[in-house]
Amino acid sequence: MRFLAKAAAVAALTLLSACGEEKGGGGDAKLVVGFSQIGSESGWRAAETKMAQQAAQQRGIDLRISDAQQRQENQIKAIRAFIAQGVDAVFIAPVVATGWDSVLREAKTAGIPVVLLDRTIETSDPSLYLSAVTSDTVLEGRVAGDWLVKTVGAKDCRVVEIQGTVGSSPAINRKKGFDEAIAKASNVQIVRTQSGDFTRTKAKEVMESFIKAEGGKGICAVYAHNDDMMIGAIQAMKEAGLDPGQQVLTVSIDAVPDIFKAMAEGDANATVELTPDMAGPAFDLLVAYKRDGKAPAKWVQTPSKLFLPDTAAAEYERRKDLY
Ligand code: GZL
Repeated sequence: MRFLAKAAAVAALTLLSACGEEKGGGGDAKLVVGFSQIGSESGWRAAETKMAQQAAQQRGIDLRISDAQQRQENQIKAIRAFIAQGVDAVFIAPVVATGWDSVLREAKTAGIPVVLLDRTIETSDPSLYLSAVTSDTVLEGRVAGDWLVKTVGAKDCRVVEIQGTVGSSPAINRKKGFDEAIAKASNVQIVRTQSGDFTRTKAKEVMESFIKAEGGKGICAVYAHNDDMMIGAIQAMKEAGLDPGQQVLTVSIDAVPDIFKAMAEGDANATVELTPDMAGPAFDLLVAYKRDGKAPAKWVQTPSKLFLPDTAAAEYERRKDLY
């Protein structure tokens, strides 16, 4: 009986790999995945890359990562190279939301499934990608805004906002969610907003210009679309003699170790978690798809939890070696 069951299983696998339009179906050949990564603009991004490599190793997957230095043209070149290599799948963390249809169509024609990691794209044809593993970036902005509104109460609060990369889905959506949240409180207003490109260096310069324009007393809170930019803003505030975390409230997103360190030192107030383990769930849905041929959910949503100073020391200890 066992022999018959085994024969049936082998036949099914052979059928899948034979009729599966896409590469790498079944068999014990190592899965080869090409990952077009944005770059290493933030501590979070570096952790995402590190965790992707660990997840691939744990699963015996051959992961090839290209670093685009935050340039879309480099990502498109890398994706074309992966297609030419005949990889089994392509992962993309899209630096911006538009301009992907053409290269994704080339991948589809080559029978190579694409999974989006941590950012989404605007496309007229969702069949161009198999699935997206991301947080709800609108929700992240809303959680940040709701915390600020609750924290200031009826007090007037002039907010400065440091946005992420222009045209990226997290920058667009984190602004959208935050704006929705503070719209409920007329006493909370964004008075200055500018992109810090998700980097500490650029955000420090932006914050210096905000302080120059608003003066120290004019700023009640800083909202940064990621923690790395908040760290840059905190440095700028300290150099200007301001007291971040006390006189100026801070709220940002990612939950990287350094923001917990700043919280524990009284320099920051709130962060919204974003897991850097986006590749793990992507590998798992890909392997299942290659095995069963069944299309996975179009969106695998990761959680967006608020963290405050009361757990900062413990969270720092828990995360410091993971990033
Ligand atoms: C969001 C992700 C963002 C992080 C930043 O999903 O794309 O990009 O919040 C990173 O730290 O630069």
